[in-house]
Amino acid sequence: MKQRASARSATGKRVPSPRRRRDARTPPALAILGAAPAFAEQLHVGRPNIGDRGRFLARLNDILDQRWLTNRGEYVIELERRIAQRVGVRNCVLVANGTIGLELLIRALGLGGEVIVPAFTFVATAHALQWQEITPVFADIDPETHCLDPRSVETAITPRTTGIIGVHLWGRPCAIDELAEIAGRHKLKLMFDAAHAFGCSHGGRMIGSFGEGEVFSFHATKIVNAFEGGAIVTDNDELADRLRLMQNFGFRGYDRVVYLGINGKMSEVCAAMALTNLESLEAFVERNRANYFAYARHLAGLPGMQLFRYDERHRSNYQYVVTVVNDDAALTRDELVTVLHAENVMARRYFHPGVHRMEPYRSYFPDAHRLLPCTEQVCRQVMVLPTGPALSEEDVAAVCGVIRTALEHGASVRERLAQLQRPNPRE
Ligand code: T4K
Repeated sequence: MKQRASARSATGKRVPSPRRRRDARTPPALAILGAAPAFAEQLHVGRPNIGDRGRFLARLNDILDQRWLTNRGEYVIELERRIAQRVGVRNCVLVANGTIGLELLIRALGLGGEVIVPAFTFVATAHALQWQEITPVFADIDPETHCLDPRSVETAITPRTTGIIGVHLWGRPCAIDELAEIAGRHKLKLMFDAAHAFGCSHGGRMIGSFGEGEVFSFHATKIVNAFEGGAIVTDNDELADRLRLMQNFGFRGYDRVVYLGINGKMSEVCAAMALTNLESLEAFVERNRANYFAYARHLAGLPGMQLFRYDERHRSNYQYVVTVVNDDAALTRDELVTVLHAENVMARRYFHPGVHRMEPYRSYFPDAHRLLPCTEQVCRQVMVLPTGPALSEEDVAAVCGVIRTALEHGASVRERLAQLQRPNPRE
């Protein structure tokens, strides 16, 4: 797929990598030190999965032939049925994106006052509350799971708390049972942001079937994508009925509005894309899993850096390859990201600097970081690497080779990075 700048000749034939021909006196073959980048094209985190193009185009043609483009057409109905069946819940309500799904579920559950959330998440989790003038209260995470630490949640509860939103970050289930116990004891509503967790399970049950309801994202970068899209899943029929009204202006029938609503609908073309991708889900997961274990092999034994672990007792979709760069590693996480970007490996610092350090939260809660030591540490150390069906094991080996070389030559890399930051007196 990607032609590696240094690994193929002009005719596309593989040639011995110049990296291997260098002797001890030549500088390490890193782009940041002047070598050609390891990849001729950028490798991205979150490259969209594209299922069977023919199946999608056939569906697209059918939509155009039928001239039924949105407002609960047959593709939306079919996708809702398939998701509910796969997750094992009674109801699936498709929405325009995951964020609006969170907003609708929060509102339909009647949350208000304060709601406890992690600060180590995509900003949408907190925005979905603040947008409705509900205060997100940030609890700390467990550094091993990167998900809410139930002990921190317990200490964050006040008389104004009405709910808890657990986030299954990276597709790894959060402490569902412990959070359910706390919510039950304090009479709080519990819901989950399952944006990363489609196709994942916990204790033999699919993610999507826990709490009052859960929200998936089908954004372009997710394991199943609808271009843009999301779904709210719940076993509660009455809640699902309210959600359906809310996402369609409150309409019950042609001209009868019975509830306050907005427009949160998914269109037919988005549903057709998600249906097509759903048919390839197992293949996507298999490729991600293979890439994940290739990264594990190629990064094994590297001092100062670990791969985030998925709990093999549960089903994972492996859509994120998450690494943790220790504070005492030869290079910091940020230095490694700069090195990788120079090689066209577009590693990401998800979710730096932490939601509590983003606006408006940093202005509202300037001291929040004091109560979030594990969040602070993980925000500083996490680096997410490219994966997905477009990436081969050879690509993974090359990415890991760059990381290994950079860490082995940490001192010269750091010196070069410092040089690059110094203003050039001739400019
Ligand atoms: N809760 C959680 C925990 C979430 O992670 C998210 C979304 C949500 C809630 C909200 O769900 P949605 O409302 O989005 O359905 C991306 C996504 O935009 C966002 O959906 C996702 N989480 C988040 C983790 O990642 P950015 O700001 O990193 O996106 P961007 O544009 O930098 O894209 C990421 C990479 O993907 C790029 O390096 C390039 C590549 N890419 C992206 C797009 C859109 C492509 O190759 N093709 C594309 O079409 O947020």
